[in-house]
Amino acid sequence: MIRTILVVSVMTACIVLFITYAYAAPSSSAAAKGPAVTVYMQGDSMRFSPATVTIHRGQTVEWQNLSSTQTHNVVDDPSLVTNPADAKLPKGTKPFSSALLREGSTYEHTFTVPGIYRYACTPHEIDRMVGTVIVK
Ligand SMILES: [Cu+2]
Repeated sequence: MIRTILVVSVMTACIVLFITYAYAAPSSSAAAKGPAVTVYMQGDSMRFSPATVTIHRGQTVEWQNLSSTQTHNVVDDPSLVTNPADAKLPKGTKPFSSALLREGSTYEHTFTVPGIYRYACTPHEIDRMVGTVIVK
């Protein structure tokens, strides 16, 4: 009798585990909601890499500074750049900008409006540290 209860309990536990796993699997892949792409501020070069990325509407771009000596930022705000052509946004979208990012620091922005976004790193705009996000 006890043996039967034990067997049934173990079987139930296995079924519960299987169902939990089966249902958890799709949600964990849906949880891969992190950035669609990472743009690096490479070493000490004044460049975004890749300089142009293409994503779909609703996706997020992450920027990460890899430089131990240079702080960089991500600015898509015509009022904050020297040359307004370095900060372009589709009509009806709000400007955005990060703080100055130290080594290892990241900044994320989610793009909800399709179009072409041109942004700059303001300390290195003069070095042509500019990038483009194309949102389909
Ligand atoms: Cu920079």
